[in-house]
Amino acid sequence: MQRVIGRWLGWASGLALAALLGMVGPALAQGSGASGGVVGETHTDLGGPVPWGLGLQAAGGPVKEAIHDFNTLVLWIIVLITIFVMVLLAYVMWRYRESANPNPSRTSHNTLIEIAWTVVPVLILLIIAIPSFRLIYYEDRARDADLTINVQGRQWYWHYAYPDNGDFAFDSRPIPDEDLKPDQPRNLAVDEPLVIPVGANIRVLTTGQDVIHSFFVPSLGVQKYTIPGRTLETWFRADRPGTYYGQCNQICGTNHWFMPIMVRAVPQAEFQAWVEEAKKKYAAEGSPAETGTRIAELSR
Ligand SMILES: [Cu+2]
Repeated sequence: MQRVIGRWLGWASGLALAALLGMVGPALAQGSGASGGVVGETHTDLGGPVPWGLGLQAAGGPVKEAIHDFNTLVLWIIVLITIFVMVLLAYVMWRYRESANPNPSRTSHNTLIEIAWTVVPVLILLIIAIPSFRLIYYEDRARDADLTINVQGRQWYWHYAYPDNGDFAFDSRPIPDEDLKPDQPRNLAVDEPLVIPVGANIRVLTTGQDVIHSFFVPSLGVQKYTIPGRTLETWFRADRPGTYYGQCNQICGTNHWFMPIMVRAVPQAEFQAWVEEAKKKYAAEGSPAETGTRIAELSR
């Protein structure tokens, strides 16, 4: 019996070691620039859902890649545990069936095995916790942001402002079904997308104007609540040009569906040209910062 437990412990610690090696692999650095050419094995420019898609959306940048890595680690731990439990169950059913084991053991306690099945899960949880916290801190904020964008959730549209680029701001709303062009996905395409330069670390500051919304673009690995009276920070980077889709994923009222997110990642020169255009086009609209000040003044 002791020998069997010893073997189990050896096996479990082997598994723990393998997982540890897997998790120290990728370094979570925020250095600017493309991190590996075409991201994702699907060779698609689309950062969004696809028909019959399985698993996570292809990564458009480093935050999503880090999420993929963590997801893979946890998935393998789950697979190994499931196989281990299934094999154990099958063995017990076969070895201790009535015909093979007519006089069952009356053992009710075994100190060593009870310690083992407490300590091993704790070790597994630690193995998950360490990279999990690393990922949370990695997603938390841009250490060296190239650009700040203010995102404000409103009932029911998005309001984006570019404080570093002339402080212009604009609203973003979905395109009605009847006006959709063939390449525009329904309930995801918008009239005025968020435009960002490729390869730039984008600091995102979120606020809510009325209720809690959530800024969520899965392929860029970004999700942050927009909460009235608070400013939250996160960051993302797109390492290849393309269009990335998301949605408000906090139920925020009747027209919750009216808050799709469309991010267009373009080369730096194209971004600068867009900024110049946008400054003129959106000159009339107020920025979230101004709106926030006005609300503060009103409430005084
Ligand atoms: Cu919302």
